[in-house]
Amino acid sequence: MTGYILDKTETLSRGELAALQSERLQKTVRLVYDNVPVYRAKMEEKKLRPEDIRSVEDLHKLPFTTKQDLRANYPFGMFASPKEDIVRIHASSGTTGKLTVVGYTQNDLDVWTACMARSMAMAGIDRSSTVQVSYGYGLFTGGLGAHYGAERLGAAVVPTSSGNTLRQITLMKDFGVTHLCCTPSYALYIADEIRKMGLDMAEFELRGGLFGAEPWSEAMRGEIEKKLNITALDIYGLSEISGPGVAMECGCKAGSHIQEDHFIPEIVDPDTLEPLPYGQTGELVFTTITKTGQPLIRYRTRDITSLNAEPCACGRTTVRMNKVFGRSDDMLIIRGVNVFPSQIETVLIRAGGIEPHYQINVDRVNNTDVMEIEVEMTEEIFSDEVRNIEKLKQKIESMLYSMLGVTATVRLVGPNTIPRSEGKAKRINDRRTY
Ligand code: DLL
Repeated sequence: MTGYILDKTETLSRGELAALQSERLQKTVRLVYDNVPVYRAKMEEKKLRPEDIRSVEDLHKLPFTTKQDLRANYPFGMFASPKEDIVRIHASSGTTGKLTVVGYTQNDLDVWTACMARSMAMAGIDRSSTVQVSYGYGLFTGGLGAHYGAERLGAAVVPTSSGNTLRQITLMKDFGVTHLCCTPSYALYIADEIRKMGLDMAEFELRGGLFGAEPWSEAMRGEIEKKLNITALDIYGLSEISGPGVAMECGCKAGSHIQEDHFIPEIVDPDTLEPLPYGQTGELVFTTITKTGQPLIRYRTRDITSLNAEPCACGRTTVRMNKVFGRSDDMLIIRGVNVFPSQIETVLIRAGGIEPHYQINVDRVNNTDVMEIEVEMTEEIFSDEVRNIEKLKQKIESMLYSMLGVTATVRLVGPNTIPRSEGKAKRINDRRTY
């Protein structure tokens, strides 16, 4: 198995960890109560004082924070430290409304870098590695997050950012890049371009990849690993909590270890907001316990997943989150049935004969929801007889029906017709008007 444990904090006993979390939680609650008016107001509304929070057991008493709170206090209203102590500002754009701003103190950048360094150690990155960072550099946290983490481990960083795929590939080969960091959809795009250039993976030194920033299925992992001949690991994070590296998969590929000494995870029922036990699926919520710039209490991520507290074969004791199934706001409701894009992706890849480039189009025709999946055929199928193409279309439609419980039509399109993304893929085209 690749990878190593960088920091012994990752292997604390559950009791030691709870003690550390409790101490840090108390400090954080005091910090936000004293410095962030929104938090003071939210706590007063619940008749809570900072001294009422004595341990992690009291976490559920605290109020939630949402993206709406960040937007309502745009740009700096959620900062818990004076502006002079803020040394970096990132922002993420949602589909609607204002940017979500995140301010970091030097302490916060150190926490983030430490989390990224641990994550990269899980993928086996060390001083001998060469890491190509093809996440975008800028307000998006992917590029700079990966950059600082790799440098902390003493690896050689190639900061290509995203885009200019042919140059990415040339550098990857010529510089002997061992690890690639980008979105899983971009990794597939790069793999396809390598094939088109007539290159063989044996000419590369690539061994591993840290892919994240968007949901991806096990089936997609299989495709990436096969095409690039590497070990592909999942990295999770969100700007509001710090950036990439909030959780990372170890070589066991059995869920991503959450950096629990910095971020306390919970799963709640997205409707009732009641905490759910380990193993149950719901919305992931985080409380930061070491950040000072913009600490967040019970932040609702909207990501749907479950937590697993079983000991991991790698030796780490931290709780693992399963692959993100989708976002509560990405979930499509088609004729009353909940549909996640990840379910569609799983079917498409399992069916074979297609490339994992697809788009989901949803319309409302005569007051009925209609879903169409546009997906690219492989070159072989594309040049096959019409009869076989029709057979494949029917096969995928019937597999989709069994998986989703609603009908979807499939439109098989030629190779390279669906627009590629160098960052997060945009797969849903919901044209319904309500
Ligand atoms: O996407 C940070 C990041 C960069 C993570 C690079 C991993 C790698 P945001 O732009 O704020 O931050 O988007 C955060 O992206 O709430 C999830 O919905 C989604 N997401 C991130 N990582 C994963 C993943 C970065 N591994 C939002 N699997 C999150 C599924 C992911 N979804």
